[in-house]
Amino acid sequence: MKTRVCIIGAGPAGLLLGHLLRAEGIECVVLERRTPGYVLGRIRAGVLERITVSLMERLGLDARLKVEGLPHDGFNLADGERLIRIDMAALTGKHVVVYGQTELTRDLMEAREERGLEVIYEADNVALHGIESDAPFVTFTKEGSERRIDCRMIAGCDGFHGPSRQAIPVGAGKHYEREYPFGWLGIMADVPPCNHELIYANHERGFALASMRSETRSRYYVDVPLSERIEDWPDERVWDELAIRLGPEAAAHMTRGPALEKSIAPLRSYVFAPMRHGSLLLCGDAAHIVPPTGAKGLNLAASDVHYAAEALTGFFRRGDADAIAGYSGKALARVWKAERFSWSLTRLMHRFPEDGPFERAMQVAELDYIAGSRAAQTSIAENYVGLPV
Ligand code: FAS
Ligand code: PHB
Repeated sequence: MKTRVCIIGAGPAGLLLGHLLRAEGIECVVLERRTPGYVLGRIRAGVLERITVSLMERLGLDARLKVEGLPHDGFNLADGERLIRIDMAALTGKHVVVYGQTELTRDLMEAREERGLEVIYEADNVALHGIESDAPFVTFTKEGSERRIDCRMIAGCDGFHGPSRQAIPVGAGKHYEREYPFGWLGIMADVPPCNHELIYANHERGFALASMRSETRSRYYVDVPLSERIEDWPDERVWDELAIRLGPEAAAHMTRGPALEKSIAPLRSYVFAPMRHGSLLLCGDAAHIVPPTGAKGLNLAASDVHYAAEALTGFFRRGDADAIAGYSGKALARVWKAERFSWSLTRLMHRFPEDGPFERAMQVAELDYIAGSRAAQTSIAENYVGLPV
Protein backbone atom coordinates (compact mmCIF):
# COMPACT_ATOMS: atom_id res chain seq x y z
CA MET A 1 0.00 0.00 0.00
CA LYS A 2 1.29 3.49 -0.80
CA THR A 3 0.22 6.88 0.52
CA ARG A 4 1.71 10.29 1.31
CA VAL A 5 1.19 10.49 5.08
CA CYS A 6 0.78 7.49 7.35
CA ILE A 7 -0.90 8.60 10.59
CA ILE A 8 -0.53 6.31 13.61
CA GLY A 9 -3.39 6.57 16.09
CA ALA A 10 -7.08 7.40 15.58
CA GLY A 11 -7.60 9.47 18.70
CA PRO A 12 -8.52 13.18 18.35
CA ALA A 13 -5.06 14.16 17.04
CA GLY A 14 -4.90 11.45 14.34
CA LEU A 15 -8.47 11.91 13.12
CA LEU A 16 -8.30 15.71 13.09
CA LEU A 17 -5.04 15.61 11.12
CA GLY A 18 -6.43 13.00 8.72
CA HIS A 19 -9.49 15.13 7.97
CA LEU A 20 -7.42 18.33 7.55
CA LEU A 21 -5.08 16.60 5.06
CA ARG A 22 -8.01 15.08 3.12
CA ALA A 23 -9.59 18.53 2.96
CA GLU A 24 -6.35 19.68 1.31
CA GLY A 25 -6.50 16.73 -1.11
CA ILE A 26 -3.45 15.09 0.48
CA GLU A 27 -3.55 11.27 0.59
CA CYS A 28 -3.22 9.70 4.02
CA VAL A 29 -4.09 6.52 5.92
CA VAL A 30 -4.74 6.25 9.66
CA LEU A 31 -3.73 3.10 11.60
CA GLU A 32 -5.43 2.37 14.92
CA ARG A 33 -4.73 -0.59 17.21
CA ARG A 34 -8.11 -0.66 18.89
CA THR A 35 -11.68 -1.13 17.63
CA PRO A 36 -13.91 1.90 17.01
CA GLY A 37 -16.03 0.89 20.02
CA TYR A 38 -13.02 0.79 22.32
CA VAL A 39 -11.83 4.23 21.21
CA LEU A 40 -15.29 5.68 21.84
CA GLY A 41 -15.48 3.99 25.25
CA ARG A 42 -12.73 6.20 26.68
CA ILE A 43 -13.81 9.06 28.98
CA ARG A 44 -11.24 11.87 28.81
CA ALA A 45 -11.35 15.62 28.26
CA GLY A 46 -14.40 17.80 28.31
CA VAL A 47 -13.40 21.45 27.69
CA LEU A 48 -12.66 22.81 24.21
CA GLU A 49 -10.60 25.90 23.46
CA ARG A 50 -11.22 28.14 20.43
CA ILE A 51 -8.56 26.35 18.35
CA THR A 52 -10.30 22.98 18.68
CA VAL A 53 -13.72 24.41 17.87
CA SER A 54 -12.32 26.35 14.91
CA LEU A 55 -10.76 23.19 13.40
CA MET A 56 -14.14 21.44 13.59
CA GLU A 57 -15.76 24.50 11.97
CA ARG A 58 -13.10 24.56 9.23
CA LEU A 59 -13.87 20.91 8.50
CA GLY A 60 -17.63 21.54 8.53
CA LEU A 61 -17.94 18.91 11.29
CA ASP A 62 -19.24 21.24 14.00
CA ALA A 63 -23.01 20.74 13.58
CA ARG A 64 -23.51 18.62 16.73
CA LEU A 65 -20.91 20.60 18.69
CA LYS A 66 -22.88 23.76 17.93
CA VAL A 67 -26.15 22.20 19.14
CA GLU A 68 -24.95 20.13 22.11
CA GLY A 69 -21.81 22.01 23.21
CA LEU A 70 -22.21 24.31 26.26
CA PRO A 71 -20.45 27.67 25.89
CA HIS A 72 -18.96 28.71 29.26
CA ASP A 73 -18.03 32.34 29.91
CA GLY A 74 -16.49 31.63 33.29
CA PHE A 75 -15.20 29.07 35.79
CA ASN A 76 -14.56 29.09 39.52
CA LEU A 77 -11.74 28.53 41.98
CA ALA A 78 -13.05 27.42 45.39
CA ASP A 79 -10.91 27.92 48.46
CA GLY A 80 -12.89 26.71 51.46
CA GLU A 81 -16.05 28.94 51.63
CA ARG A 82 -14.73 31.41 49.06
CA LEU A 83 -15.60 31.08 45.32
CA ILE A 84 -13.40 33.12 42.99
CA ARG A 85 -15.09 33.42 39.59
CA ILE A 86 -12.83 33.90 36.57
CA ASP A 87 -15.03 35.79 34.08
CA MET A 88 -13.29 34.76 30.86
CA ALA A 89 -15.79 36.57 28.62
CA ALA A 90 -15.37 39.90 30.40
CA LEU A 91 -11.60 39.55 30.77
CA THR A 92 -10.72 38.19 27.31
CA GLY A 93 -13.86 38.43 25.15
CA LYS A 94 -13.59 34.68 24.67
CA HIS A 95 -15.16 31.52 26.14
CA VAL A 96 -14.62 27.74 26.17
CA VAL A 97 -17.09 25.07 25.09
CA VAL A 98 -17.95 22.07 27.26
CA TYR A 99 -18.24 19.11 24.87
CA GLY A 100 -16.89 15.63 25.63
CA GLN A 101 -13.77 14.34 23.85
CA THR A 102 -15.79 11.18 23.23
CA GLU A 103 -18.38 13.18 21.25
CA LEU A 104 -15.71 15.05 19.29
CA THR A 105 -14.01 11.75 18.42
CA ARG A 106 -17.39 10.30 17.41
CA ASP A 107 -18.06 13.25 15.05
CA LEU A 108 -14.64 12.75 13.41
CA MET A 109 -15.07 8.98 13.16
CA GLU A 110 -18.57 9.14 11.67
CA ALA A 111 -17.42 11.52 8.91
CA ARG A 112 -14.47 9.40 7.77
CA GLU A 113 -16.20 7.49 4.96
CA GLU A 114 -18.01 10.46 3.41
CA ARG A 115 -14.74 12.42 3.54
CA GLY A 116 -12.62 9.61 2.07
CA LEU A 117 -10.47 9.26 5.16
CA GLU A 118 -9.22 5.67 5.39
CA VAL A 119 -8.86 4.45 8.98
CA ILE A 120 -7.64 0.88 9.54
CA TYR A 121 -8.82 -0.28 12.97
CA GLU A 122 -7.42 -3.30 14.82
CA ALA A 123 -4.00 -2.79 13.24
CA ASP A 124 -1.61 -4.75 15.45
CA ASN A 125 2.16 -4.65 15.89
CA VAL A 126 2.53 -1.26 14.25
CA ALA A 127 6.23 -0.54 13.64
CA LEU A 128 7.95 2.44 12.02
CA HIS A 129 10.88 2.05 9.60
CA GLY A 130 13.24 4.41 7.78
CA ILE A 131 12.13 7.53 9.64
CA GLU A 132 15.54 9.14 8.95
CA SER A 133 15.05 8.60 5.18
CA ASP A 134 12.81 10.15 2.51
CA ALA A 135 11.06 6.79 2.07
CA PRO A 136 9.80 5.72 5.48
CA PHE A 137 7.32 2.86 5.81
CA VAL A 138 5.09 1.34 8.46
CA THR A 139 4.43 -2.36 8.98
CA PHE A 140 1.52 -3.89 10.90
CA THR A 141 -0.53 -7.06 11.11
CA LYS A 142 -4.23 -7.18 10.37
CA GLU A 143 -6.26 -10.37 10.76
CA GLY A 144 -3.01 -12.27 11.06
CA SER A 145 -1.43 -11.07 7.81
CA GLU A 146 1.64 -8.83 7.55
CA ARG A 147 0.92 -5.49 5.86
CA ARG A 148 3.13 -2.56 4.81
CA ILE A 149 2.42 1.10 4.02
CA ASP A 150 5.02 3.08 2.06
CA CYS A 151 4.78 6.84 2.54
CA ARG A 152 6.73 10.11 2.47
CA MET A 153 5.90 11.33 6.01
CA ILE A 154 4.67 9.67 9.22
CA ALA A 155 2.56 11.47 11.84
CA GLY A 156 2.84 9.90 15.30
CA CYS A 157 -0.54 10.54 16.94
CA ASP A 158 -0.46 7.38 19.06
CA GLY A 159 -0.50 8.82 22.57
CA PHE A 160 2.01 8.55 25.38
CA HIS A 161 2.50 4.79 25.18
CA GLY A 162 2.53 4.48 21.37
CA PRO A 163 5.44 3.27 19.16
CA SER A 164 6.17 6.57 17.35
CA ARG A 165 8.20 8.43 19.97
CA GLN A 166 9.94 5.20 20.84
CA ALA A 167 11.08 4.84 17.21
CA ILE A 168 13.27 7.93 17.64
CA PRO A 169 16.88 6.91 18.44
CA VAL A 170 17.88 7.36 22.07
CA GLY A 171 19.68 10.67 22.54
CA ALA A 172 18.10 12.28 19.48
CA GLY A 173 15.61 14.08 21.70
CA LYS A 174 15.22 15.33 25.25
CA HIS A 175 12.67 14.28 27.88
CA TYR A 176 11.31 16.76 30.40
CA GLU A 177 9.16 15.17 33.13
CA ARG A 178 7.41 15.85 36.40
CA GLU A 179 5.31 13.19 38.12
CA TYR A 180 2.71 14.11 40.77
CA PRO A 181 2.11 12.24 44.04
CA PHE A 182 -1.63 11.85 43.33
CA GLY A 183 -4.06 10.83 40.62
CA TRP A 184 -7.53 12.04 39.67
CA LEU A 185 -10.43 9.75 40.46
CA GLY A 186 -13.16 10.64 37.96
CA ILE A 187 -16.84 9.73 38.18
CA MET A 188 -19.45 10.22 35.46
CA ALA A 189 -23.17 10.12 36.32
CA ASP A 190 -26.45 11.02 34.65
CA VAL A 191 -27.33 13.71 37.18
CA PRO A 192 -27.62 17.48 36.70
CA PRO A 193 -24.40 19.41 37.50
CA CYS A 194 -24.20 21.12 40.90
CA ASN A 195 -23.25 24.42 39.20
CA HIS A 196 -23.73 25.83 35.68
CA GLU A 197 -19.95 26.46 35.50
CA LEU A 198 -16.90 24.42 36.48
CA ILE A 199 -15.63 24.58 40.06
CA TYR A 200 -12.00 23.71 40.92
CA ALA A 201 -11.71 23.32 44.70
CA ASN A 202 -8.65 23.36 46.95
CA HIS A 203 -9.84 21.85 50.27
CA GLU A 204 -7.76 20.70 53.26
CA ARG A 205 -8.86 17.13 52.41
CA GLY A 206 -7.68 17.58 48.82
CA PHE A 207 -8.64 18.72 45.33
CA ALA A 208 -12.04 18.40 43.71
CA LEU A 209 -13.50 19.40 40.35
CA ALA A 210 -17.17 19.74 39.41
CA SER A 211 -17.59 19.52 35.64
CA MET A 212 -20.21 18.26 33.23
CA ARG A 213 -20.94 16.86 29.79
CA SER A 214 -24.47 18.26 29.48
CA GLU A 215 -27.25 19.65 31.65
CA THR A 216 -28.14 16.09 32.63
CA ARG A 217 -24.71 14.42 32.76
CA SER A 218 -22.05 15.40 35.30
CA ARG A 219 -18.33 14.67 35.58
CA TYR A 220 -16.58 15.04 38.94
CA TYR A 221 -13.03 14.43 40.13
CA VAL A 222 -11.26 14.15 43.48
CA ASP A 223 -7.52 13.67 43.80
CA VAL A 224 -6.38 10.51 45.57
CA PRO A 225 -2.94 9.14 46.56
CA LEU A 226 -1.47 6.96 43.80
CA SER A 227 -1.66 3.95 46.13
CA GLU A 228 -5.48 4.09 46.10
CA ARG A 229 -7.45 1.52 44.10
CA ILE A 230 -10.84 2.15 42.52
CA GLU A 231 -12.32 -0.71 44.66
CA ASP A 232 -11.61 1.44 47.72
CA TRP A 233 -14.02 4.08 46.38
CA PRO A 234 -17.64 2.93 46.27
CA ASP A 235 -19.90 5.59 44.75
CA GLU A 236 -21.20 6.83 48.13
CA ARG A 237 -17.68 7.49 49.36
CA VAL A 238 -16.93 9.56 46.23
CA TRP A 239 -20.12 11.63 46.63
CA ASP A 240 -19.43 12.16 50.36
CA GLU A 241 -15.92 13.39 49.60
CA LEU A 242 -17.13 15.67 46.81
CA ALA A 243 -19.77 17.21 49.08
CA ILE A 244 -17.09 18.06 51.66
CA ARG A 245 -14.41 19.33 49.28
CA LEU A 246 -16.67 21.38 46.96
CA GLY A 247 -18.18 23.24 49.93
CA PRO A 248 -21.70 23.62 51.35
CA GLU A 249 -23.09 25.76 48.50
CA ALA A 250 -22.18 23.22 45.79
CA ALA A 251 -23.08 20.28 48.06
CA ALA A 252 -26.57 21.71 48.54
CA HIS A 253 -27.08 21.59 44.76
CA MET A 254 -25.36 18.26 44.16
CA THR A 255 -27.54 15.34 42.97
CA ARG A 256 -26.05 11.89 43.57
CA GLY A 257 -26.45 8.94 41.23
CA PRO A 258 -24.88 5.65 40.15
CA ALA A 259 -21.50 5.91 38.38
CA LEU A 260 -21.63 5.28 34.62
CA GLU A 261 -17.83 5.34 34.66
CA LYS A 262 -15.31 5.61 37.46
CA SER A 263 -11.51 5.53 36.98
CA ILE A 264 -8.23 6.88 38.37
CA ALA A 265 -5.76 8.64 36.05
CA PRO A 266 -2.23 9.50 37.18
CA LEU A 267 -1.03 13.11 36.77
CA ARG A 268 2.09 13.88 34.77
CA SER A 269 3.83 16.79 33.08
CA TYR A 270 5.95 15.57 30.17
CA VAL A 271 7.51 17.04 27.02
CA PHE A 272 9.65 15.36 24.35
CA ALA A 273 11.64 17.75 22.18
CA PRO A 274 12.06 18.18 19.28
CA MET A 275 8.64 17.01 18.04
CA ARG A 276 10.06 16.12 14.63
CA HIS A 277 12.70 13.53 13.72
CA GLY A 278 13.43 13.16 10.01
CA SER A 279 10.20 12.14 8.28
CA LEU A 280 8.31 11.68 11.58
CA LEU A 281 6.20 14.41 13.20
CA LEU A 282 4.87 13.82 16.73
CA CYS A 283 1.46 15.30 17.67
CA GLY A 284 -0.55 15.34 20.90
CA ASP A 285 0.08 12.99 23.81
CA ALA A 286 2.76 11.20 21.74
CA ALA A 287 4.96 14.26 22.42
CA HIS A 288 3.63 15.83 25.60
CA ILE A 289 1.36 15.27 28.62
CA VAL A 290 -0.16 17.90 30.90
CA PRO A 291 -1.94 17.40 34.22
CA PRO A 292 -5.69 17.83 33.39
CA THR A 293 -6.10 20.78 35.79
CA GLY A 294 -5.76 23.32 32.97
CA ALA A 295 -7.96 21.32 30.56
CA LYS A 296 -5.19 21.52 27.95
CA GLY A 297 -4.52 17.92 26.83
CA LEU A 298 -6.98 17.65 23.98
CA ASN A 299 -6.56 21.28 22.98
CA LEU A 300 -2.78 20.95 22.67
CA ALA A 301 -3.33 17.95 20.40
CA ALA A 302 -5.53 20.21 18.26
CA SER A 303 -2.96 23.01 18.08
CA ASP A 304 -0.19 20.53 17.16
CA VAL A 305 -2.41 19.21 14.38
CA HIS A 306 -3.08 22.76 13.19
CA TYR A 307 0.68 23.32 12.79
CA ALA A 308 1.30 19.83 11.36
CA ALA A 309 -1.41 20.23 8.70
CA GLU A 310 0.06 23.61 7.74
CA ALA A 311 3.58 22.13 7.48
CA LEU A 312 2.54 19.02 5.53
CA THR A 313 0.38 21.06 3.13
CA GLY A 314 3.29 23.41 2.47
CA PHE A 315 5.59 20.44 1.92
CA PHE A 316 3.35 18.49 -0.45
CA ARG A 317 1.85 21.51 -2.23
CA ARG A 318 4.94 23.71 -2.60
CA GLY A 319 7.82 21.33 -1.81
CA ASP A 320 8.51 23.56 1.19
CA ALA A 321 10.96 21.55 3.34
CA ASP A 322 11.35 24.55 5.68
CA ALA A 323 7.70 24.16 6.63
CA ILE A 324 8.49 20.70 8.00
CA ALA A 325 11.68 21.96 9.67
CA GLY A 326 9.67 24.72 11.37
CA TYR A 327 6.90 22.47 12.75
CA SER A 328 8.53 21.50 16.05
CA GLY A 329 9.50 25.05 17.02
CA LYS A 330 6.00 26.41 16.39
CA ALA A 331 4.22 23.57 18.20
CA LEU A 332 6.61 23.54 21.19
CA ALA A 333 6.30 27.28 21.74
CA ARG A 334 2.61 26.80 22.54
CA VAL A 335 3.15 23.48 24.32
CA TRP A 336 5.56 24.97 26.87
CA LYS A 337 3.16 27.77 27.78
CA ALA A 338 0.34 25.26 28.30
CA GLU A 339 2.69 23.06 30.36
CA ARG A 340 3.53 26.04 32.56
CA PHE A 341 -0.14 26.99 33.05
CA SER A 342 -1.22 23.41 33.80
CA TRP A 343 1.65 22.92 36.26
CA SER A 344 1.00 26.24 38.05
CA LEU A 345 -2.78 25.64 38.37
CA THR A 346 -2.04 22.13 39.66
CA ARG A 347 0.38 23.60 42.19
CA LEU A 348 -2.20 26.19 43.27
CA MET A 349 -5.21 23.90 43.63
CA HIS A 350 -3.74 20.66 45.09
CA ARG A 351 -2.28 19.83 48.50
CA PHE A 352 1.15 18.19 48.03
CA PRO A 353 2.17 15.70 50.75
CA GLU A 354 5.58 17.35 51.00
CA ASP A 355 4.04 20.81 51.52
CA GLY A 356 4.45 22.53 54.90
CA PRO A 357 2.74 25.59 56.42
CA PHE A 358 4.83 27.91 54.21
CA GLU A 359 3.66 26.32 50.97
CA ARG A 360 0.06 26.42 52.16
CA ALA A 361 0.47 30.09 53.06
CA MET A 362 1.75 30.69 49.53
CA GLN A 363 -1.38 29.07 48.08
CA VAL A 364 -3.61 31.26 50.26
CA ALA A 365 -1.63 34.39 49.33
CA GLU A 366 -1.85 33.56 45.61
CA LEU A 367 -5.62 32.95 45.85
CA ASP A 368 -6.00 36.22 47.78
CA TYR A 369 -4.03 38.00 45.05
CA ILE A 370 -6.16 36.41 42.30
CA ALA A 371 -9.40 37.28 44.13
CA GLY A 372 -8.42 40.94 44.24
CA SER A 373 -6.51 41.48 41.00
CA ARG A 374 -8.03 41.92 37.54
CA ALA A 375 -4.54 41.48 36.07
CA ALA A 376 -4.10 38.10 37.79
CA GLN A 377 -7.57 36.96 36.72
CA THR A 378 -6.89 38.08 33.14
CA SER A 379 -3.70 36.04 33.04
CA ILE A 380 -5.54 32.91 34.19
CA ALA A 381 -8.45 33.60 31.83
CA GLU A 382 -6.31 34.07 28.72
CA ASN A 383 -4.43 30.87 29.42
CA TYR A 384 -7.62 28.91 30.13
CA VAL A 385 -9.45 30.01 26.96
CA GLY A 386 -6.27 29.18 25.02
CA LEU A 387 -3.33 31.31 23.89
CA PRO A 388 -3.27 32.32 20.22
CA VAL A 389 -1.82 29.80 17.70
P1 FAS B 1 -4.92 9.62 22.40
O1 FAS B 1 -4.24 8.86 23.48
O2 FAS B 1 -6.29 10.13 22.66
O3 FAS B 1 -5.01 8.74 21.05
C1 FAS B 1 -3.93 7.93 20.65
C2 FAS B 1 -4.49 6.79 19.81
O4 FAS B 1 -3.39 5.98 19.36
C3 FAS B 1 -5.40 5.87 20.64
O5 FAS B 1 -6.63 5.67 19.98
C4 FAS B 1 -4.60 4.58 20.75
O6 FAS B 1 -5.38 3.41 20.78
C5 FAS B 1 -3.74 4.64 19.48
N1 FAS B 1 -2.53 3.82 19.60
C6 FAS B 1 -1.73 3.69 20.69
N2 FAS B 1 -0.75 2.79 20.43
C7 FAS B 1 -0.95 2.35 19.15
C8 FAS B 1 -0.29 1.42 18.32
N3 FAS B 1 0.77 0.72 18.77
N4 FAS B 1 -0.75 1.21 17.08
C9 FAS B 1 -1.85 1.90 16.61
N5 FAS B 1 -2.54 2.80 17.37
C10 FAS B 1 -2.09 3.01 18.62
N6 FAS B 1 -7.52 15.96 29.22
C11 FAS B 1 -8.33 16.87 29.75
O7 FAS B 1 -8.27 18.01 29.33
N7 FAS B 1 -9.24 16.52 30.72
C12 FAS B 1 -9.34 15.25 31.23
O8 FAS B 1 -10.12 14.97 32.12
C13 FAS B 1 -8.47 14.29 30.72
N8 FAS B 1 -8.54 13.05 31.19
C14 FAS B 1 -7.65 12.15 30.70
C15 FAS B 1 -7.67 10.85 31.20
C16 FAS B 1 -6.77 9.92 30.70
C17 FAS B 1 -6.76 8.50 31.26
C18 FAS B 1 -5.84 10.28 29.69
C19 FAS B 1 -4.84 9.29 29.17
C20 FAS B 1 -5.83 11.56 29.18
C21 FAS B 1 -6.73 12.50 29.68
N9 FAS B 1 -6.75 13.79 29.22
C22 FAS B 1 -7.58 14.69 29.70
C23 FAS B 1 -5.84 14.18 28.16
C24 FAS B 1 -6.46 13.71 26.84
O9 FAS B 1 -7.50 14.48 26.55
C25 FAS B 1 -5.37 13.69 25.79
O10 FAS B 1 -4.65 14.89 25.81
C26 FAS B 1 -5.91 13.43 24.39
O11 FAS B 1 -6.55 12.20 24.40
C27 FAS B 1 -4.73 13.44 23.42
O12 FAS B 1 -5.18 13.02 22.18
P2 FAS B 1 -4.19 12.15 21.22
O13 FAS B 1 -2.87 12.81 21.16
O14 FAS B 1 -4.99 11.90 19.99
O15 FAS B 1 -3.92 10.79 22.03
C1 PHB C 1 -13.70 17.25 32.38
O1 PHB C 1 -14.82 17.72 32.24
O2 PHB C 1 -13.45 16.05 32.23
C2 PHB C 1 -12.59 18.16 32.76
C3 PHB C 1 -12.82 19.51 32.78
C4 PHB C 1 -11.80 20.38 33.15
C5 PHB C 1 -10.56 19.87 33.48
C6 PHB C 1 -10.34 18.52 33.44
C7 PHB C 1 -11.38 17.66 33.10
O3 PHB C 1 -9.58 20.71 33.84
